[in-house]
Amino acid sequence: MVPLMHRLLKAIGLLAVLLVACLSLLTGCQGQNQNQPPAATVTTPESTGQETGNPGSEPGILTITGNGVEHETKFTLDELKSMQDALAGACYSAVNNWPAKKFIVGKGVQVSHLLQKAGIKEDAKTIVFRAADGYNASFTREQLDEKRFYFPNLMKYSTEGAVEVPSILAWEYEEDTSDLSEATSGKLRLLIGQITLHDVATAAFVKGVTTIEVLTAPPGQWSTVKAEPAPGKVKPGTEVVLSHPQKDLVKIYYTLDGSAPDVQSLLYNPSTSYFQPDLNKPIPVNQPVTIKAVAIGCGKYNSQVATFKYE
Ligand SMILES: Nc1nc2c(c(=O)[nH]1)N[C@H]1C(S)=C(S)[C@@H](COP(=O)(O)O)O[C@H]1N2
Ligand SMILES: [Mo]
Repeated sequence: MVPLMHRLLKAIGLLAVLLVACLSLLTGCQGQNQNQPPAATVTTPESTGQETGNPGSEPGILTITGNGVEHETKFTLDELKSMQDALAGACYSAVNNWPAKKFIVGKGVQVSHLLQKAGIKEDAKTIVFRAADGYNASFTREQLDEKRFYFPNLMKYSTEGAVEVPSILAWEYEEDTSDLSEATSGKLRLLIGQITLHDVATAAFVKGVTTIEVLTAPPGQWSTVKAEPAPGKVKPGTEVVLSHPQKDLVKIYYTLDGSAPDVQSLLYNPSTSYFQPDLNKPIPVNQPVTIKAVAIGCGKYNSQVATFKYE
């Protein structure tokens, strides 16, 4: 009886988490179809007299700007914290370029809500998160809208127990833990979930975000993957090396069965050229094979699929 109760409670908990995730998704999507004028500031009863006692006089810590929003909008930290419906706390799993795996917890406001507040336009296509040190992370709109997850079993490279998580600007966070109560205050940091287990999300965890730039300019497309030696007749045991002009900014995914490669396909370069290039193994060809490869990375559209046929 007791284990049954336990399971039941667990199931209810899971349902609640899913419900919250679905609700946040819904509110995230609404914004794109609304033609409401953007609200420059938020003045809810909760936000008045909070913490500093005079939030209105604080300088804005976040600016949303660019031709992809109706108006440039500035927010104070208190304004961000008062966005009750859009606050979120979650755990994020991530892989870096080593590729070491880690967890980070954070509490903040959903990016989709902020973009909605600034009046993101229908034709906005590129979103850039800029920090004071000049560092930035760029996304296509689709990449930012994509479903992203926390993988609690990342260490085992298992998707078991995956939870959809929102992209947030966090003012409280802590690395190397999955316990939200350990989060401590810091400068605004972008936290996003992983699309797949191999997704290098850490590079997008911009520290000290000051500006979100929203542009109608198309983000461009990654160039096509190259293969060496050239396709055609090769000796059995030949090793095919895949390469890309921006190989450290993209992940190369490939298939050997003729199907179209995507983020779920085989990963060619788990590490960068400057960390553990030995992990980026060439593909041995022992029988006729068709390699199809695509370059996928933050800030640009996926490359065209390249097809390399070896006999
Ligand atoms: N402002 C700023 N944010 C940044 C970076 C940076 O150089 N400047 N580096 C990024 C990269 S490449 C990584 S891997 C992580 C490193 O985060 P950590 O130092 O907390 O591990 O921060 C990301 N955010
Ligand atoms: Mo990094």
